[in-house]
Amino acid sequence: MKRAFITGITGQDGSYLAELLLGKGYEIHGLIRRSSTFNTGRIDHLYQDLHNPEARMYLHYGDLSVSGQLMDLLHDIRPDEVYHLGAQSHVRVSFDMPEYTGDVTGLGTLRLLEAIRKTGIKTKFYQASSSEMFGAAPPPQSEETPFEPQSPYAAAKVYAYYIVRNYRKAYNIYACNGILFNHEAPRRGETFVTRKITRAATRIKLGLQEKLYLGNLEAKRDWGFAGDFVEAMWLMLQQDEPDDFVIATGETHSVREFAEKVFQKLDLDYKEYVAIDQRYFRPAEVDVLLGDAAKARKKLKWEPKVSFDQLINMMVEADMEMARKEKTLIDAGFENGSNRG
Ligand code: NDP
Ligand code: GDR
Repeated sequence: MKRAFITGITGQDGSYLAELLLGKGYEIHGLIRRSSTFNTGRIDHLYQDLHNPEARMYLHYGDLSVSGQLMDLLHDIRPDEVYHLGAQSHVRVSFDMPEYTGDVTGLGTLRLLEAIRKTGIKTKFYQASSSEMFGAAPPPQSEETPFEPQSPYAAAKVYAYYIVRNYRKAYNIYACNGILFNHEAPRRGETFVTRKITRAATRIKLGLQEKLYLGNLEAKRDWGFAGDFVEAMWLMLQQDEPDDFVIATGETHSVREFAEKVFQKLDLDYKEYVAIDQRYFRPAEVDVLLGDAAKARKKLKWEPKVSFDQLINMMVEADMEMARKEKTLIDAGFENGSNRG
């Protein structure tokens, strides 16, 4: 049985990857942070009591800012594959927390690579690199496009990207960069723009919310479905040689277009509900991302399956169900429909 170690298992991608690997028969070990509130909501459905002989998912406390413990975990688990997805992943927040973002998103990768090097374990390593690294570089962006990062987050990811290449060359570690363009899903964090829009529009439809405040509506992104993108991560670690790959759909759409389509699907006009709040603008913006994933198509035989419209439908349907539940609670007398107090 293959064994995988996943950082960021409680995040959007971690949860889809955990599903994929369990489905392929892996034993998986995830790194989780201690939190005063539950942070395992996205993987609770995968959890099996460890007394059950069938259980194949194990969770370990740790943090990407603490190297000794990462080393102990890798030494004890001895995984065949490491998927490093953990990060302070919010671009806007990285302007508020630049030092923390550099530490966790940048140096976190170094800490794991050092743990692999020092323990001497034979493992394959996946780094969650990002299209944000291209920043201001004109589209379309491919593996050959020079990076022009526009945020502390992107700068940290550029550091991580190069340290992966460095350890691959210097120490002969099987380490890959997946340069993934934006990918979304019903499990996307609620402060990323797509989910913020589908969550708000469905609540507006049911009368639970009046307005949606957004920032730059003209930014364009190459949005795919997270479920398709985690397959590419796995494929990268099944090759004979390690390499770096752009993963993208090859289509770009503006935030405005995304909002327009979501509201349209609910028979609403976004112009009546969307208002602009300067707070959501960034000190420096990435205007257009459009990926060229020709290399992944050819070498990994990877293709995205879910279209832009299907992604919107999937997210709207899931959030409509969530809004309905909220409304049911409110109608039954629970004032705000949640336990947020
Ligand atoms: P999320 O923000 O949903 O998940 C981030 C994960 O990292 C969570 O599990 C979080 O834990 C964990 N984490 C954060 N800080 C630490 C820390 N100090 N120690 C340990 N774990 C930590 O991100 P996504 O799933 O969307 O993305 C996965 C990875 O891919 C990230 O590295 C992201 O930067 C990168 N990426 C994402 C893209 C996208 O479009 N989604 C595109 C390109 C790259 P907790 O749940 O406790 O907060
Ligand atoms: P991004 O995703 O920065 O591309 O990073 P996000 O959804 O946060 O922003 C996309 C674009 O939408 C604009 N925008 C807003 N964004 C947010 N969050 N909230 C708003 O109200 C809003 N209004 C407009 C932004 O300015 C931006 O142009 C994501 C993350 O998952 C990263 O971790 C990952 O590396 C990249 O995608 C690829």
